[in-house]
Amino acid sequence: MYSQALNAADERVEEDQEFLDAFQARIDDEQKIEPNDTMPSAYRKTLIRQISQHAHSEIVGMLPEGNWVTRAPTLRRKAALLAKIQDEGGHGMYLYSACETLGVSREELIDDLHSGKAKYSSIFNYPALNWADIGTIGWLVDGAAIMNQIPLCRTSFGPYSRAMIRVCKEESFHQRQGYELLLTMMQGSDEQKEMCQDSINRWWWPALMMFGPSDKESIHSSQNMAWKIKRFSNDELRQRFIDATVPQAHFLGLEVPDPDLKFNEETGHWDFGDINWDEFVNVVRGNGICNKQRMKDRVAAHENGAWVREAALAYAAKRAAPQAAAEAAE
Ligand code: FAQ
Repeated sequence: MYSQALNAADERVEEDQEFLDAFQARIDDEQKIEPNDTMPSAYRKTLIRQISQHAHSEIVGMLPEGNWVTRAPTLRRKAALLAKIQDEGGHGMYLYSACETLGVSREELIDDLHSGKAKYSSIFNYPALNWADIGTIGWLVDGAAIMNQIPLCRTSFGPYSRAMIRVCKEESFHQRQGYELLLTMMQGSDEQKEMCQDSINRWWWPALMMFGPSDKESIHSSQNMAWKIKRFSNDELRQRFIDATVPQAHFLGLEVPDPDLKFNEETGHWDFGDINWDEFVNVVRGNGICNKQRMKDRVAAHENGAWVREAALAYAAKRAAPQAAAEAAE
């Protein structure tokens, strides 16, 4: 996979200890690594992996919410939802662009998503079943995404860190609109309140899984933290998310579906119950509730959008032609 990008890097330098130490010294000195810099091929490879998975998550993440655009209860809610979905598409574009600077083509990345070779976040394989889910996705899913992504604004690869700054600003709006939606529903009828509780019951545990496997099981964490791609471990971020989110649930008047959840006076953190890692593995392997539907919809969207890409390329070529002729004449 991505053989061209990796070989190009390999050919440029001999990755001896001196080279690796000099690279690590740059990282330790908090210097950003830019696309034309030499870098270990493993650094390039793990970045392509993480950034592309992140980009795929953004665009697959448009699908569960997309199902609700035509059923939004008011014009205001519909406009907010449309804007949010459009933002997620934009995030995918920044991230694919950041990934392309590492020498891999967008077509390769998209092909790997569609063929099932590349992963995307487990969370988007769960269905959005009621209108409260639109609030919960904003509050919990964007909330978890923000907790994970704020540190990525300081990630060591320049294009990724710069993309994340804008992404995080937009995600904060998403989180707030979700919370405000739930706050409104929780002031409504008993049926609306039940819908909200049903929604948190279904999304709470999958949201905790977004942070990835436990630190003991995480394959990439230690090297990626040494390279300052990740700044905090999966478990650290998960705990921060729980600590920030439980009081928000209580303020809404919702019960967190975890009988073992208890504030620990000694540590100052919320202790929580066991995560069902079998479910996580099952979803990541493609056997979640919506995996097949998501890929079917994504591939169809790509195929149906082919004419738009062709038209945009033809337009760009037409505009570029007189400019190129003028430059040649100079
Ligand atoms: N789902 O060794 P680690 C969003 C995989 S964006 C599926 O711990 P790492 C916006 C992992 O890839 C949400 N797979 O890996 C939005 C690896 O497999 P590999 C996405 C997962 O990279 C909101 C293996 O397990 N955010 O929500 C998951 O050090 C609302 C071992 O894991 C990002 O992508 C998972 N949850 O840590 C959109 C953030 N977790 O590649 C619409 C950037 C782990 O060896 C609506 N990514 N795996 O085959 C990261 O921070 C990291 O990549 C982690 C995983 C933390 C996700």
